[in-house]
Amino acid sequence: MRKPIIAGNWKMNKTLSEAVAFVEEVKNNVPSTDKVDAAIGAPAVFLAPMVEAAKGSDLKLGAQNMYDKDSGAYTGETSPAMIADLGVTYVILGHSERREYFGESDAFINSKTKKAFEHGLTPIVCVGETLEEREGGKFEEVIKTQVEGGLADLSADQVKQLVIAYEPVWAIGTGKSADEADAQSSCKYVRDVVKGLYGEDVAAAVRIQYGGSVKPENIKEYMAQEDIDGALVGGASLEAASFLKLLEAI
Ligand code: G2H
Repeated sequence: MRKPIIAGNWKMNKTLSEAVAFVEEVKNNVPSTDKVDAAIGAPAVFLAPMVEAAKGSDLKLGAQNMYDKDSGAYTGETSPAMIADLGVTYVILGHSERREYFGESDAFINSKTKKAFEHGLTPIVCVGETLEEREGGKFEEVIKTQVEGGLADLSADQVKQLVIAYEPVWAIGTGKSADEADAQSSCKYVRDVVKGLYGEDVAAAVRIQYGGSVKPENIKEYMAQEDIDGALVGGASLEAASFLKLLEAI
């Protein structure tokens, strides 16, 4: 049985006081980690006070990105060591916005994924096709390339531990969610690619999230699908009440 994982992805939103107020509001109502893993992927500058505010609760924190080096002359970057030292649990890697606006390649995402493990962080590796790719019949090729590239050279144990977020780019922040049958078949395809690379056991263990306009009104249908183990949620994770509703639906 794979434990559900619901992760918010705040992207570049909120102020520090809003971020801490959110944690104060949700922390005592987050379900036990025995039932579901609940996390917020927050801007790096908010992580330390959010970790502090979440202490003693089952709410975990995640970073939205990191660099693939431990330290050094990389002006403006945040290292995995820095993030891990704060008590952060997850790191979102290779989100489609990073691929699109910051030119992140599968090789770079793979390098960051390996680094995350070196520092005890759990990577949430994002994959997903654009509308053009889907309509051009390239879905399988694109997803296979991203999964193979992102997970290259990882051990079977590492792949079992990480989370893959499948997010069709055309469904992100557009309000246009994939219907649950489409989301299921896409997530099953992701699992099949993992199976081809690492075998049945690893494929059965790896958790796959669906992402793209998930909200309290539609999360149940996604979570009812065999190959969907959770959700990566942007817009609907920004308000405390909405985030708690997502968790209540599990
Ligand atoms: C997809 C998702 C969060 P939203 O990017 O990763 O955002 O739920 O707003 O579509």
